[in-house]
Parts: sequence; C-alpha cells; structure tokens
Amino acid sequence: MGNRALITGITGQDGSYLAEHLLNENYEVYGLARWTSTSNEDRIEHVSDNIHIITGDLTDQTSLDRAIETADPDEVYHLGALSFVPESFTQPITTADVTGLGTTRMLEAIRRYNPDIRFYQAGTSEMFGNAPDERQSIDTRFYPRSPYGVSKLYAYWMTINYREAHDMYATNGILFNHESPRRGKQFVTRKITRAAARIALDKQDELRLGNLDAKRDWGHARDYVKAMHLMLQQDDPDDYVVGTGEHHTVRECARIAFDEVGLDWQEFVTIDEKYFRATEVDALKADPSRAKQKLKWEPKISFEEMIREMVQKDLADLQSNE
Ligand code: NDP
Ligand code: GDR
Repeated sequence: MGNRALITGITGQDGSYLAEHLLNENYEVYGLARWTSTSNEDRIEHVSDNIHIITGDLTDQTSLDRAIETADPDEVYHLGALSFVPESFTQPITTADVTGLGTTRMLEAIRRYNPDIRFYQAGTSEMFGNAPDERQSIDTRFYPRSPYGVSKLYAYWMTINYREAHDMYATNGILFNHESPRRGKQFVTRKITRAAARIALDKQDELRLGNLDAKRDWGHARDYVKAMHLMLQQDDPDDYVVGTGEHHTVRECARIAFDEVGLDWQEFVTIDEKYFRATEVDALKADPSRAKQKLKWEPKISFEEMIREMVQKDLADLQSNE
C-alpha cells in the first residue's frame, strides 16, 4: 500500500491528531485547509514543517480537483465539515452544502482523477439520533435529529453508493463523540473543562449549560484516529461503528471536571434554556464489536482520564497566558 494521504479538515481536532499519527506511520501528509484572514492552524503548528497544506474549500469543486491532483494521494481522510450541531439549525443550507455535498464533491474528484484512491468518510453517531436500540451498531435504524445529522446521513449513503456503483474503496466510520484538549471550546466537554479551570483561577464565576441529562459515549480523539487509519488498511471496504460502549451524562462530566480542581460543580453550574436544542439526541451508546473484531481496535483512554487531562491542559494554558 502507498503512503501518501490527503486529510480534509486538517486544522480541526481530529485532523491534527490524524496528521500526527500518519506522520508516525511514515506517510507523506497533505492537508486541505480553508483560506482565512487570521490563522486557523493553531492545532497543526507543531507539525507544520512536515505536512503540505493545500488551500481549498469543500464548496468549491475546482479547489478539490486541484487538491487531489496536487497531493496525488493513496488515501483520502475526509474530515472537513461544519461539525457543531447547534449551528446546523442556524445554517441548515450551508451545513448541507459543506457537510453533505462537500462529500460528493470529494468523491467525484477522486473518481475522475483516480478511483483507486481509498476514501474515509467521517460518519457520526448523530445519524442514529433517536435510536430504537439501547446500543447502536451498523444494523441500527438511522433517525437523525439535526440538519447536521441529516447531512451526514446523505454523505454516508453517497459513500456507499460510490463503493457499489464505481467499485471504489470507500469506507464509513461511524464515530461516537471523541474529545481531547484540542476540542473546540463550544462543545460541551471542553466548555466544562475550560470553565472549571477558569473558575479555579478566578477568571469566571459561573458556567451556563443546557441539558445535563444528555448521555454520550465519549472517547479520546487520539484513540479514534487510529481506527480511521485501520479502516483503510483492510482488504475490502466496509462500515464500522467506533465508540467505547459506555456512556455518561453531561452532569457526570461536570462533576469530574470540577473535582479535578477541588470544587463542587453544583455551586457553579446554572441551567440556561438557550443551550437546549430544538430536537435533542437524549442518549447514545456504541456497540463497537465489528471494529474490535475486524480492526482489532480498542480504546485505551478512559472517560475520566480524558476529562482530567483536559482540565489540566486548560489550567496550564491559562496559567502560561498570564
Ligand atoms: P472540527 O470542527 O474540529 O474540524 C472540522 C474541520 O472542517 C476544520 O478543519 C474546518 O476548518 C473544516 N471545514 C469546515 N468547513 C469547511 C469548508 N467549507 N471547506 C474546507 N474545510 C472546512 O471537527 P472534528 O475534528 O471534531 O471532527 C472531524 C470530522 O469528524 C467532522 O466531519 C465531524 O463532523 C466528524 N465527527 C466528529 C466527531 C467528534 O466527536 N469529534 C464524532 C463523529 C464525527 P476550519 O479550521 O477552517 O474551521
Ligand atoms: P454533540 O456534542 O452534539 O454530541 O456533537 P456537544 O458536545 O455539542 O453536545 C453533547 C451534549 O451535551 C448537551 N449540552 C450542551 N452542549 C453544548 N455544546 N453546550 C452546552 O452548553 C450544553 N449543555 C448540554 C447537548 O445538548 C448534547 O446533548 C458532537 C460533534 O462533535 C459532532 O460533530 C459529532 O458528530 C458528534 O459529537 C458525535
């Protein structure tokens, strides 16, 4: 197998960890990044000398064609998306364009240039949404509850269609929530760990949250990018559910984060209606048995370890900025 990879969404949380992982595996790494007026490359600054950035946008077919020709990759990891669920209700059309059609544009660019390129699609547990099964596997019925989830479901089926219609090695990873110190500040885990650190340092006095009862199967991004890579190393393309098989509430996340700084979360958290969603996903829990069996993949970092690591990194960053 060749070792040139193109990552869309390289400036995001997963893109940065995947770039590190592929560099360790001796890949030549290319990344597609949007042009922005201020830098969006904080997460990849430390590897910037070892990767090639190609500017482009998932809404612009020409730029994707050019990225594929320039990188001439063996593997494409398609991670670029508008990934913040609440924002997808505010921008449903852009979400469909970037997250849904952006995937088709990338598949088309590959099909026309070299259909032997292996393709990874960043699918999500949000496609299960209101799931009928307590644990969600590849056989669970989809019922997305946001424009984001609906757009990802479209991208999921386009990936399968290109596999079947054009005989391409196109694979869906259906990943459950995964977090890290590099998680965007609006996502609930990072919002909580950062607030716990700021409150401990007297930089903030309360934390406003929405639904504390929501349950998610939260793993660590560092573990999950390894599953993405493994999916493209199999003999045949397939679709895989990746998660820990355990879930926790937002409330538990707050308890652990505040405990890490020696505080009681209940003294600082207030409920704000603004953070409730028009249509919520109440509970998600993965059945990752196929990934465990076929990819020999196992998550290594526990939920509690991860939340504590995130709090410590937020504390260190806040202290070094003083
Ligand atoms: P992030 O939001 O951190 O990263 C998203 C990336 O997409 C960023 O690099 C962003 O660029 C890029 N992007 C957004 N719009 C465009 C565009 N129009 N053209 C080109 N690039 C664009 O997400 P994560 O790293 O957390 O997730 C990676 C992928 O996995 C996403 O597709 C997400 O939906 C999916 N996913 C994530 C899960 C998670 O829990 N993290 C779980 C399941 C799926 P910029 O930096 O310029 O904004
Ligand atoms: P999610 O992640 O929607 O699961 O999507 P997020 O961290 O935003 O929300 C998780 C749960 O926490 C509840 N919640 C809050 N969420 C946010 N952001 N802010 C709050 O103040 C708050 N209070 C409670 C939410 O209602 C929700 O139930 C993430 C993204 O990375 C997607 O791109 C990815 O596909 C899925 O994970 C799997």
